[in-house]
Amino acid sequence: MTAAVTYQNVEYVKGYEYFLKALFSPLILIVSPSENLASGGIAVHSSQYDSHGAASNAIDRKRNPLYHAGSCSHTEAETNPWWRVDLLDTYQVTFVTITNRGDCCLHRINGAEIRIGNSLENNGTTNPLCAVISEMREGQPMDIPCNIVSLHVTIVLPGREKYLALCEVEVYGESDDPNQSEMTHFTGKSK
Ligand SMILES: [Ca+2]
Repeated sequence: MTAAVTYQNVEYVKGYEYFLKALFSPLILIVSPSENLASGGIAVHSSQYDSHGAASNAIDRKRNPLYHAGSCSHTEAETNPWWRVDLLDTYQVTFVTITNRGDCCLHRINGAEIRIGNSLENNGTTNPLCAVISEMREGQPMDIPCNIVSLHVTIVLPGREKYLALCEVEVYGESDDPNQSEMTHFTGKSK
């Protein structure tokens, strides 16, 4: 008898949990911050300026815009420098947030192209064009909307003797797999 009562209580508690989940799940989806897909990826770039400028610094979840804090990527001066993050799966990318360097060199990023797609041809620099950065504020994150299915996000700076520095690159979107849509249905973004 005692066991039966306990069982019933457990069922009651489970039923109550399901009721609460059903009641609040839509609210949870609305207020949950989205997942930054870039932070789980692998970053590479065409060259590295010095020990502070690793490619992975642009996906370390820190928007610190001061280069010597060690949270920005930085290439050497070269022709068409590029930086890329491999997302390790395909996603319907909806927007990219880029944080520019804030301690100097504000205009160096002008003209950078955001290329998004599944190809690694020319290091991803020939993938579909999402946007061209005309200008950015020092150290300020900028949201750039895209709507492209993608495995790779590449930022390339066309021209000669160009430095490409990125203090943070965040990628937001949802799974390209309809079976995963409930897990990765993003309704907002983290800041
Ligand atoms: Ca960073």
